[in-house]
Order: sequence, then C-alpha cells, then structure tokens
Amino acid sequence: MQKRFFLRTVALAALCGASGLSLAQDNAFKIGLILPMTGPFASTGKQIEAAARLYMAQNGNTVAGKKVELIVKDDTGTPDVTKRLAQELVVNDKVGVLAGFGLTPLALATAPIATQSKTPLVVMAAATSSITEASPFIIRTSFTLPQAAVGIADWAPKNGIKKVVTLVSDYGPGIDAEKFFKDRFLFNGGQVVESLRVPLRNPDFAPFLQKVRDAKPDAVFTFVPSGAGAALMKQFSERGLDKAGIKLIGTGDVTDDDILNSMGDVAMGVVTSHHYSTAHNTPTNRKFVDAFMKANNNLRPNFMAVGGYDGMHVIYEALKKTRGAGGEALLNAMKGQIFESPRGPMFIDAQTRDVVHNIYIRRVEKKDGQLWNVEFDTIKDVKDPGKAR
Ligand code: VNL
Repeated sequence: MQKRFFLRTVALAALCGASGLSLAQDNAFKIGLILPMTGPFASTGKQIEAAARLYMAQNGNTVAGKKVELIVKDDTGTPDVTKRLAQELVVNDKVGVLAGFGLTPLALATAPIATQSKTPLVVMAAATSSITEASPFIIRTSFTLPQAAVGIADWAPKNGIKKVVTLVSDYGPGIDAEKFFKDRFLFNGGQVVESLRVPLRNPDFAPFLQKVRDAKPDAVFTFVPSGAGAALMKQFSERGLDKAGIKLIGTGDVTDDDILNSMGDVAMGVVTSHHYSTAHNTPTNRKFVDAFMKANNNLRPNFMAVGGYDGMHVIYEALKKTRGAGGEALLNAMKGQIFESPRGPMFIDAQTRDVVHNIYIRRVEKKDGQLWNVEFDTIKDVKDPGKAR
C-alpha cells in the first residue's frame, strides 16, 4: 500500500515535470538573430543587437502569453555561415522568426531556408532591392538603396552639381545605388562621366579617388556599406579632392552616425539622402536615442539600430495579432503594419513586403563640437523604386 502510493506519487511528479517542460516550450517564442558580430561589419551587428535588446527592455519579454527569447548568432559576415546557422536555428532551436542579416549576400543565402521551413525572415540591415523577391517569407525593416539614391539625384542638379563620377562598393547595394542614382540624375539633366566600382572586401579607395580627381567632376556620388565611410573620407581628404573643389554626395551610409564623429572636419557640408539620422528631430526619436545611448555607453544609434528596433516592433505587433501563432499567419500579420518609428512614419507594404518611409536630405553640421546629419528636406512616403519594374 505504502509502496504503491509512493510509486503513484513519483509517476505523477514525472508527469507534471514533463508537462511543465512542454508548457514552457509552448510558451516560448524564439527569435534567431543572425548578425556579423565580428569581422569588418561588426558595428552593424553591435548596433542591431543593442537595438533589439533595448526594444525588449522597453516592451517586456512576454507577448500574447509567450516568453520571447532572443538567440544571437555571429555569422562573421560569411554567407555559408549565415545559412548554416539559420538551418540550425530552425531545426534544432525551433525559432519562430529568423532576423538580422547584415549584408545582402547573407540574406540571399538564407532566403531558401525561410521558404522551405515557412519561417518569417525579417531583414533588418541588408538593402539591395531584390532581396524581398528571394522568398515570399521575407519582410524588410531596413531600407533599399534605390529609395535612398533617388533623393540625392533630385537634389544635386538643383544645387550646382551637373557632372558626377559614381564610386560604389561592387556588390548588390552598390550596383543598385549606381543604377538608380544615374537614371534619375540623367533624367534631371545631369551627366555621369565615369562609374567606378570598388571591391567590398578590404577596399583600397586611393586609386579610385585618383581617377575621380583626374575626371574633375563637380561631385563624386558614393555608396559604401556602414562602417566603411571613415576610410573613404580619410582618403578623399588625403588625395586633396576637397581642396580641388570636388564635392562628396551619396546615400547616408557614408556618413553613418556610428562613425561620423571620428571623420573630422572633412565630413562637414557633405550632403546625403537617407531614411534615418540620429539627429531626426521628433519626440519619438529623441526618446529612442536617449534610451539607446544610456544603455550602450553613449554609443549613437545609427540606421542599422533603427532597422533592428523596428524589426522587433513588427515581430511583437504581429505576435499580438496572431495571439502567439507563427508561420504563415505571423507573416501575414507583419504585412501592412503602419506605425511611428524613430525614423518617422513607417509602413510595411503588404504586396512587396518592403518598407515605405520618408527619405530625408541631410547635411553634416557641427553642433556643440559634434558632427550630425542635419535633415533639411523630406521626400514623403517613398516606395522602393526598384519594385516598379
Ligand atoms: C548593405 C546595404 C550593407 C547598406 C550595409 O552596411 C549598408 C547590404 C553593412 O545590403 O549589404 O550600409
């Protein structure tokens, strides 16, 4: 009698233990955040991870009764690694969302995994137009290079810049920037006298900048990925291009807020077009910037951080709508979201799954001894021009 009672108690405890465990698993929602945390693009990983953690700290880690768990993986910026990590996260960790993707090749390598496993994939950084077409499970909260490039192509010819050399990183986003800048600039009566492409890995800008100098344009239009702008700016001044009266214009990646302050006075007056500046003057952004800097030892959030922060918002809101369900239902709940981001008004186009937002024209100015991208003009609600093909 005693023994039977004991056994029953043990069995019951085991059962409770097991169901307790499965309850915990059912109640977890895992987000696999794959980022370059080391290597040349580590600043992008650092910014996005910090922003995702800030979002969770501000909004709690329970959504629709589920405990949100962030699993951060370092892909070092290598596409094979990103793909393998995504596979492991889906199969072993059973993540409900894949997120991050610091560079275009990393997002493209992983797209088939999202499609096969029906896992929503939130692109928080990569910005080549075609990425969203690589899988119907991709949603983007970063931006696209065609969106960013047409703004400056409209501004430049109205401001004395008629003859331009383009200088871009030789891969997806650079080629998008080159094409969409050029098409719009020619349409506006400008002239592109030379188009130069620099290798993505270990770029040496010096010989390319010498070519720019020899061509004597009014300006060089540039796209380089986040993190590379300081090296380009340094070479630009060392080669004396500024003294030769050649202006530098580009998408805002080159005057990335993460490194802008380290560029020195050569960056002053540089005009770029982009969707986000740390200096964006709204209460929502000031609150975001203050909280981010406080939590990260005074690091400024850049456009990568805002892509990560808004990506988390899209995931949280979708989870609320599906009451915690994942897969295709979650994907559908991400489509069409509209909200106020630190960047300004933001919309996820349900048809293209891509971001629609304002593009701002900004000039680097010094205020209180620091350099900022100060916005002075706004192009409202810009859809990706790359989708209008
Ligand atoms: C990409 C586009 C990467 C813009 C970037 O920085 C950037 C990309 C790392 O699509 O690879 O600023």
